[in-house]
Amino acid sequence: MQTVLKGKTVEVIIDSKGPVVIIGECINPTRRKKLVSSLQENDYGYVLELAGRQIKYGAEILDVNVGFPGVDDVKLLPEVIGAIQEKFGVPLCIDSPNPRALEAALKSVRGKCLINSVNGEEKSMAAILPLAREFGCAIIALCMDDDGITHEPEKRLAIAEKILERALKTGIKEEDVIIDPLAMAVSADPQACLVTLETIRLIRQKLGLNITQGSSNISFGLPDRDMLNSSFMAISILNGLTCPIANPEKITSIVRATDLILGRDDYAMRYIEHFQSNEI
Ligand code: THG
Repeated sequence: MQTVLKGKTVEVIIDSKGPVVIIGECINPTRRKKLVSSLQENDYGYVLELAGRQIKYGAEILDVNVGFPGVDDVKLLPEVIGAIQEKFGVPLCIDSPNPRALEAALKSVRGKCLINSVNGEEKSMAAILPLAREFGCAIIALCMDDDGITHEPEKRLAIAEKILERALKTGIKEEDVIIDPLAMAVSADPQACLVTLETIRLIRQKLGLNITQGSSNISFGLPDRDMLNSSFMAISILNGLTCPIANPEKITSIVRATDLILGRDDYAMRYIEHFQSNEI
Protein backbone atom coordinates (compact mmCIF):
# COMPACT_ATOMS: atom_id res chain seq x y z
CA MET A 1 0.00 0.00 0.00
CA GLN A 2 1.38 3.40 -0.96
CA THR A 3 0.26 6.72 0.50
CA VAL A 4 1.54 9.67 -1.55
CA LEU A 5 1.90 13.02 0.22
CA LYS A 6 3.13 16.32 -1.21
CA GLY A 7 4.58 19.46 0.25
CA LYS A 8 5.32 22.66 -1.62
CA THR A 9 8.15 20.99 -3.55
CA VAL A 10 8.73 17.50 -2.12
CA GLU A 11 6.73 14.31 -2.69
CA VAL A 12 6.95 11.53 -0.12
CA ILE A 13 5.68 7.98 -0.59
CA ILE A 14 4.83 6.01 2.53
CA ASP A 15 5.08 2.39 1.46
CA SER A 16 3.79 -0.35 3.74
CA LYS A 17 6.79 -2.46 2.70
CA GLY A 18 9.11 0.26 4.06
CA PRO A 19 11.48 1.94 4.57
CA VAL A 20 9.92 3.79 7.49
CA VAL A 21 8.99 7.46 7.01
CA ILE A 22 9.44 9.64 10.12
CA ILE A 23 6.86 12.34 10.89
CA GLY A 24 8.64 14.92 13.10
CA GLU A 25 6.70 15.54 16.35
CA CYS A 26 8.49 18.61 17.70
CA ILE A 27 6.19 21.40 16.50
CA ASN A 28 3.89 20.71 19.45
CA PRO A 29 3.55 23.10 22.42
CA THR A 30 2.97 20.31 25.00
CA ARG A 31 5.68 20.99 27.59
CA ARG A 32 7.55 23.32 25.26
CA LYS A 33 7.22 26.68 27.00
CA LYS A 34 9.46 28.44 24.50
CA LEU A 35 7.22 27.36 21.63
CA VAL A 36 4.09 28.61 23.42
CA SER A 37 5.59 32.03 24.21
CA SER A 38 6.96 32.50 20.68
CA LEU A 39 3.61 31.54 19.14
CA GLN A 40 1.77 33.91 21.48
CA GLU A 41 3.95 36.71 20.11
CA ASN A 42 3.38 35.59 16.49
CA ASP A 43 7.13 35.07 16.23
CA TYR A 44 7.66 32.04 13.98
CA GLY A 45 11.48 31.96 14.16
CA TYR A 46 11.49 29.12 16.71
CA VAL A 47 8.96 27.05 14.72
CA LEU A 48 11.17 27.40 11.65
CA GLU A 49 14.22 26.37 13.70
CA LEU A 50 12.36 23.24 14.91
CA ALA A 51 11.28 22.48 11.34
CA GLY A 52 14.80 22.81 9.92
CA ARG A 53 16.39 20.74 12.68
CA GLN A 54 13.89 17.89 12.28
CA ILE A 55 14.41 17.74 8.50
CA LYS A 56 18.18 17.72 9.01
CA TYR A 57 17.87 14.74 11.36
CA GLY A 58 15.70 12.68 9.02
CA ALA A 59 12.04 13.74 9.30
CA GLU A 60 10.37 13.53 5.88
CA ILE A 61 7.02 14.93 7.05
CA LEU A 62 6.38 17.50 9.81
CA ASP A 63 3.51 17.28 12.30
CA VAL A 64 2.18 20.77 13.05
CA ASN A 65 0.28 21.20 16.32
CA VAL A 66 -0.34 24.66 17.81
CA GLY A 67 -2.70 23.61 20.62
CA PHE A 68 -2.29 25.40 23.96
CA PRO A 69 -4.82 26.88 26.38
CA GLY A 70 -6.46 30.05 25.06
CA VAL A 71 -5.10 29.74 21.50
CA ASP A 72 -7.11 31.04 18.52
CA ASP A 73 -6.10 28.08 16.36
CA VAL A 74 -8.43 29.02 13.49
CA LYS A 75 -6.15 32.00 12.97
CA LEU A 76 -2.81 30.63 14.21
CA LEU A 77 -2.71 27.21 12.48
CA PRO A 78 -2.88 28.58 8.88
CA GLU A 79 -0.33 31.28 9.76
CA VAL A 80 2.20 28.82 11.16
CA ILE A 81 1.69 26.50 8.19
CA GLY A 82 2.19 29.42 5.81
CA ALA A 83 5.46 30.36 7.53
CA ILE A 84 6.74 26.76 7.38
CA GLN A 85 5.77 26.30 3.71
CA GLU A 86 7.45 29.54 2.70
CA LYS A 87 10.75 28.05 3.81
CA PHE A 88 10.41 24.24 3.56
CA GLY A 89 9.11 21.95 0.82
CA VAL A 90 8.22 18.83 2.83
CA PRO A 91 4.64 17.54 3.29
CA LEU A 92 2.80 18.47 6.48
CA CYS A 93 0.69 16.53 8.97
CA ILE A 94 -1.88 18.95 10.37
CA ASP A 95 -2.53 18.03 14.00
CA SER A 96 -5.67 19.57 15.53
CA PRO A 97 -8.85 18.34 17.18
CA ASN A 98 -10.71 21.45 15.94
CA PRO A 99 -12.49 20.94 12.57
CA ARG A 100 -12.71 24.72 12.05
CA ALA A 101 -8.96 25.14 12.50
CA LEU A 102 -8.35 22.19 10.18
CA GLU A 103 -10.59 23.68 7.51
CA ALA A 104 -8.91 27.08 7.76
CA ALA A 105 -5.51 25.39 7.43
CA LEU A 106 -6.57 23.21 4.49
CA LYS A 107 -7.75 26.26 2.55
CA SER A 108 -4.22 27.62 2.40
CA VAL A 109 -1.91 24.60 2.63
CA ARG A 110 0.06 23.68 -0.49
CA GLY A 111 0.40 20.11 -1.75
CA LYS A 112 -1.36 17.02 -0.39
CA CYS A 113 -1.20 16.92 3.38
CA LEU A 114 -2.11 14.47 6.11
CA ILE A 115 -4.98 15.36 8.48
CA ASN A 116 -4.26 14.36 12.09
CA SER A 117 -6.85 13.10 12.94
CA VAL A 118 -10.27 11.52 12.66
CA ASN A 119 -11.59 8.92 15.12
CA GLY A 120 -14.53 6.51 15.18
CA GLU A 121 -16.90 8.90 16.98
CA GLU A 122 -19.84 9.78 14.78
CA LYS A 123 -19.24 13.49 15.38
CA SER A 124 -15.60 13.23 14.29
CA MET A 125 -16.25 11.19 11.14
CA ALA A 126 -19.08 13.52 10.08
CA ALA A 127 -16.90 16.62 10.49
CA ILE A 128 -13.49 15.45 9.26
CA LEU A 129 -14.01 12.92 6.46
CA PRO A 130 -15.81 15.38 4.12
CA LEU A 131 -12.92 17.84 4.66
CA ALA A 132 -10.39 15.19 3.63
CA ARG A 133 -12.46 14.42 0.53
CA GLU A 134 -12.94 18.10 -0.40
CA PHE A 135 -9.28 19.04 -0.03
CA GLY A 136 -7.83 15.76 -1.34
CA CYS A 137 -5.91 14.88 1.82
CA ALA A 138 -4.82 11.66 3.43
CA ILE A 139 -6.04 11.06 6.96
CA ILE A 140 -4.92 9.51 10.25
CA ALA A 141 -7.66 7.38 11.82
CA LEU A 142 -7.41 6.85 15.60
CA CYS A 143 -8.66 3.51 16.95
CA MET A 144 -11.10 5.01 19.47
CA ASP A 145 -14.80 5.86 19.28
CA ASP A 146 -17.88 6.94 21.27
CA ASP A 147 -17.12 4.22 23.83
CA GLY A 148 -13.62 5.59 24.43
CA ILE A 149 -10.41 3.57 24.22
CA THR A 150 -10.64 -0.21 24.43
CA HIS A 151 -7.90 -2.52 25.70
CA GLU A 152 -8.79 -5.25 23.23
CA PRO A 153 -6.76 -5.24 20.00
CA GLU A 154 -9.60 -6.90 18.05
CA LYS A 155 -11.92 -4.05 19.05
CA ARG A 156 -9.36 -1.44 18.01
CA LEU A 157 -9.14 -3.24 14.66
CA ALA A 158 -12.94 -3.14 14.36
CA ILE A 159 -12.89 0.65 14.89
CA ALA A 160 -10.20 1.00 12.20
CA GLU A 161 -12.41 -1.04 9.84
CA LYS A 162 -15.42 1.14 10.66
CA ILE A 163 -13.54 4.38 9.89
CA LEU A 164 -12.06 2.89 6.70
CA GLU A 165 -15.49 1.85 5.47
CA ARG A 166 -16.92 5.31 6.16
CA ALA A 167 -13.93 6.97 4.47
CA LEU A 168 -14.40 4.84 1.35
CA LYS A 169 -18.10 5.77 1.29
CA THR A 170 -17.13 9.45 1.51
CA GLY A 171 -14.94 9.04 -1.56
CA ILE A 172 -11.54 8.85 0.10
CA LYS A 173 -9.16 6.28 -1.34
CA GLU A 174 -8.10 3.28 0.74
CA GLU A 175 -4.41 4.16 0.50
CA ASP A 176 -5.13 7.60 1.94
CA VAL A 177 -6.29 6.16 5.28
CA ILE A 178 -3.44 5.70 7.77
CA ILE A 179 -4.30 3.91 11.00
CA ASP A 180 -3.14 4.96 14.48
CA PRO A 181 -3.48 1.98 16.87
CA LEU A 182 -2.94 4.39 19.85
CA ALA A 183 0.27 4.37 21.84
CA MET A 184 -0.30 5.20 25.51
CA ALA A 185 1.89 5.66 28.60
CA VAL A 186 3.18 2.29 29.85
CA SER A 187 3.73 3.84 33.30
CA ALA A 188 -0.06 4.11 33.66
CA ASP A 189 -0.91 0.68 32.23
CA PRO A 190 1.53 -2.25 32.15
CA GLN A 191 -0.26 -3.80 29.13
CA ALA A 192 -0.41 -0.55 27.10
CA CYS A 193 2.48 -1.30 24.74
CA LEU A 194 1.47 -4.93 24.20
CA VAL A 195 -2.05 -3.88 23.21
CA THR A 196 -0.62 -1.39 20.72
CA LEU A 197 1.83 -3.92 19.27
CA GLU A 198 -0.89 -6.54 18.79
CA THR A 199 -3.18 -3.94 17.19
CA ILE A 200 -0.41 -3.00 14.74
CA ARG A 201 0.05 -6.66 13.80
CA LEU A 202 -3.68 -7.16 13.23
CA ILE A 203 -4.02 -4.02 11.12
CA ARG A 204 -1.12 -4.99 8.91
CA GLN A 205 -2.44 -8.53 8.53
CA LYS A 206 -6.13 -7.73 7.96
CA LEU A 207 -6.08 -4.29 6.30
CA GLY A 208 -2.56 -3.83 4.90
CA LEU A 209 -2.81 -0.07 5.45
CA ASN A 210 -0.04 2.27 6.50
CA ILE A 211 0.29 2.65 10.27
CA THR A 212 1.40 5.60 12.41
CA GLN A 213 1.61 6.22 16.17
CA GLY A 214 2.73 8.93 18.58
CA SER A 215 5.65 6.79 19.66
CA SER A 216 6.96 9.08 22.42
CA ASN A 217 3.67 8.83 24.32
CA ILE A 218 4.65 5.49 25.82
CA SER A 219 7.46 6.86 27.98
CA PHE A 220 5.67 9.73 29.75
CA GLY A 221 6.63 9.85 33.42
CA LEU A 222 9.59 7.45 33.21
CA PRO A 223 13.39 7.86 33.30
CA ASP A 224 15.60 7.31 30.23
CA ARG A 225 12.71 7.91 27.86
CA ASP A 226 14.92 7.71 24.78
CA MET A 227 15.88 4.10 25.54
CA LEU A 228 12.26 3.06 26.07
CA ASN A 229 11.12 4.87 22.94
CA SER A 230 13.88 3.24 20.87
CA SER A 231 13.07 -0.24 22.10
CA PHE A 232 9.37 0.22 21.41
CA MET A 233 10.13 1.70 17.99
CA ALA A 234 12.12 -1.33 16.82
CA ILE A 235 9.41 -3.81 17.89
CA SER A 236 6.64 -1.63 16.43
CA ILE A 237 8.40 -1.49 13.05
CA LEU A 238 8.81 -5.26 13.04
CA ASN A 239 5.05 -5.58 13.65
CA GLY A 240 4.09 -3.17 10.85
CA LEU A 241 4.50 0.48 11.91
CA THR A 242 5.37 2.48 8.77
CA CYS A 243 5.22 6.22 9.62
CA PRO A 244 5.76 7.02 13.32
CA ILE A 245 5.30 10.50 14.77
CA ALA A 246 8.49 10.94 16.79
CA ASN A 247 11.49 13.18 17.52
CA PRO A 248 13.96 12.54 14.65
CA GLU A 249 16.91 13.85 16.61
CA LYS A 250 16.45 10.95 19.01
CA ILE A 251 14.81 8.24 16.91
CA THR A 252 16.25 8.25 13.38
CA SER A 253 19.28 6.12 14.29
CA ILE A 254 17.16 3.23 15.60
CA VAL A 255 14.71 3.58 12.69
CA ARG A 256 17.50 3.37 10.10
CA ALA A 257 19.09 0.48 12.03
CA THR A 258 15.79 -1.43 12.11
CA ASP A 259 15.16 -0.89 8.37
CA LEU A 260 18.67 -2.19 7.67
CA ILE A 261 18.14 -5.27 9.84
CA LEU A 262 14.81 -5.97 8.11
CA GLY A 263 16.42 -5.95 4.65
CA ARG A 264 14.95 -2.65 3.47
CA ASP A 265 18.17 -0.69 3.05
CA ASP A 266 20.37 -2.04 0.26
CA TYR A 267 24.09 -1.71 0.98
CA ALA A 268 23.15 0.22 4.17
CA MET A 269 22.92 3.40 2.07
CA ARG A 270 20.30 5.15 4.21
CA TYR A 271 21.92 4.01 7.46
CA ILE A 272 25.34 5.30 6.46
CA GLU A 273 23.97 8.50 4.93
CA HIS A 274 22.17 9.35 8.18
CA PHE A 275 25.35 9.07 10.24
CA GLN A 276 27.47 10.93 7.70
CA SER A 277 25.10 13.85 7.21
CA ASN A 278 24.64 14.37 10.94
CA GLU A 279 28.25 13.69 11.95
CA ILE A 280 27.13 11.26 14.63
N1 THG B 1 -1.24 10.09 17.62
C1 THG B 1 -1.42 11.02 16.66
N2 THG B 1 -0.98 12.29 16.79
C2 THG B 1 -0.38 12.67 17.94
C3 THG B 1 -0.18 11.75 18.98
C4 THG B 1 -0.63 10.42 18.79
N3 THG B 1 0.06 13.97 18.09
C5 THG B 1 0.56 14.43 19.36
C6 THG B 1 1.29 13.33 20.10
N4 THG B 1 0.48 12.15 20.14
C7 THG B 1 2.59 13.01 19.40
N5 THG B 1 3.52 14.09 19.59
C8 THG B 1 4.32 14.19 20.73
C9 THG B 1 5.09 15.33 20.86
C10 THG B 1 5.95 15.46 21.94
C11 THG B 1 6.03 14.45 22.88
C12 THG B 1 5.26 13.32 22.76
C13 THG B 1 4.40 13.18 21.67
C14 THG B 1 6.97 14.56 24.02
N6 THG B 1 7.61 15.73 24.25
C15 THG B 1 8.59 15.95 25.30
C16 THG B 1 7.93 15.87 26.68
O1 THG B 1 6.71 15.99 26.80
O2 THG B 1 8.66 15.69 27.66
C17 THG B 1 9.21 17.31 25.18
C18 THG B 1 9.86 17.58 23.88
C19 THG B 1 11.22 16.93 23.69
O3 THG B 1 12.16 17.26 24.44
O4 THG B 1 11.34 16.13 22.74
O5 THG B 1 7.19 13.61 24.74
O6 THG B 1 -0.48 9.54 19.66
N7 THG B 1 -2.02 10.64 15.52
